[in-house]
Amino acid sequence: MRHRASFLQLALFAIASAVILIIVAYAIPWLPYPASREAGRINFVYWFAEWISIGIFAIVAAPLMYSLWAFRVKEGDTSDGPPVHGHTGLEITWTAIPFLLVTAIAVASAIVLAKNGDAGANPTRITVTGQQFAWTFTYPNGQTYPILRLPLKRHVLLTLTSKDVLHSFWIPELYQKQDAVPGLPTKLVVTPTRTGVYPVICVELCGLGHSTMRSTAIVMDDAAYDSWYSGAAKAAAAPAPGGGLAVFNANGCGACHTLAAAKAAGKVGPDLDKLKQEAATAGQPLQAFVKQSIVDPNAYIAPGYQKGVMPATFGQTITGPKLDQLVQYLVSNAK
Ligand code: HEC
Ligand SMILES: [Cu+2]
Repeated sequence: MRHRASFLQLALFAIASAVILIIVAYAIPWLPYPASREAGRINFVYWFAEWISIGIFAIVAAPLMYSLWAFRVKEGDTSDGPPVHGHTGLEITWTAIPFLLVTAIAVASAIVLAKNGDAGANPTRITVTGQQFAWTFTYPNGQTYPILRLPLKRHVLLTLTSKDVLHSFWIPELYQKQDAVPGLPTKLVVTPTRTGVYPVICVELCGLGHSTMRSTAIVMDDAAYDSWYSGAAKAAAAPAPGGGLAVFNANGCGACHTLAAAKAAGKVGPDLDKLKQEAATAGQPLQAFVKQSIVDPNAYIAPGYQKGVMPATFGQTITGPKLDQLVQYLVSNAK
């Protein structure tokens, strides 16, 4: 052998590889900061496996980089390398160590999985319903909302269902994902640890409007949550202070529809400035047509548009006086 790797040289290569990997791992924010106890545990398993990977990578990369440098073939040298025989001691070592490490990762993951599935004795129960293309959240008092509100530091047991196709529920800051399957309720436990506003995303391609299937989760501290929860039933039954325009804006109608009075220029659905003409095409009285189009959009599909694009959940989330305000608002602006 022409060279003999000194332990110092190998160690330098190993440290260099580890430093590069540590920079890549830490300098780039690969994952959002965990906002729940469950996310914190998943984060622990992630970094546990990450540190093991960094160590193994350094140990494997060091002799590789060293060999590239020290044993590079000389120009014109076409002879074979020396024959190398097995080394029983090495083989036992590089089988036993990975076995122990992989077992350690499996044990840590199993413990985290079991803890993350435990909702405790008395969780807050919320039903999450997926439907092309919106999420709705039903609370124990029977109220349904398009936004998920969660109490800080309390166990929440989400039960997920779907009305049509497969959807998948994901709040990036909570790390966990769970499928919403028609006819098969699935469960997810969350225990939020940071107040804030987080996106709710559908992560299962579920149709034409999949990318619009987003909602918002608000984590509130105990007092704010309790006062919202006790006042929510009353607020749901009260008219919106801003009138029909406020209901229109609060429900994101303008993202898909054009309506001059609301300064909305959406192009996904029909132009709502032309509702009179459209009611006539549908052969229905204007007011009844508008109401039906909101609460049951698939009952009649405007020519040239597709079924299932307008969320079919407004019938549950816009009710009582708010629905009347919205219908009146659209009728009074119809030309
Ligand atoms: C994701 C896009 C989307 C959103 C959000 C949306 N709509 Fe629609 N809307 C459509 C599409 C597409 C149609 C046409 C297909 C149909 O008739 O269902 C439609 C149809 C309608 C119609 C019937 C118009 C016609 O010419 O037939 C009305 C009225 C209407 N929407 C009102 C609303 C209101 C009010 C909101 C907010 C509460 C809203 N839409 C939110 C996409 C959307
Ligand atoms: Cu979906």
